[in-house]
Amino acid sequence: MGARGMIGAGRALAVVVAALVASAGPSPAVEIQVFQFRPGSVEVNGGATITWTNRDDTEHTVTSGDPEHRTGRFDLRLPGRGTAAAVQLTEPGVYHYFCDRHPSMRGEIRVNPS
Ligand SMILES: [Cu+2]
Repeated sequence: MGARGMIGAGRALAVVVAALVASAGPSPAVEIQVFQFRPGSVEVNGGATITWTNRDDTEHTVTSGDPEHRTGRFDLRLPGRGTAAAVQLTEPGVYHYFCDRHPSMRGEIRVNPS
């Protein structure tokens, strides 16, 4: 108690970095397999990076919004088996996405306040 003014710059920085890592949480991974996003819904804290990996032999995309209303936030292309791409989301909210080549493929990301 009462030591607020005594913390050195180095220690204060370490505290901030630790807080950022904790708030971002683990990096969730979504697999694209047999024309499905798995899991179809992921929940993360703000600042998390979500990675998609294509396990199919065909090209898929991870495109924000839905086919009738693209939000333009992200549009990842995964041209074939084993390709991966990631996006970092900082603003809380629910982000719907779909595959531009197979519009029945849908997924969502829930970003909680960090
Ligand atoms: Cu697809």
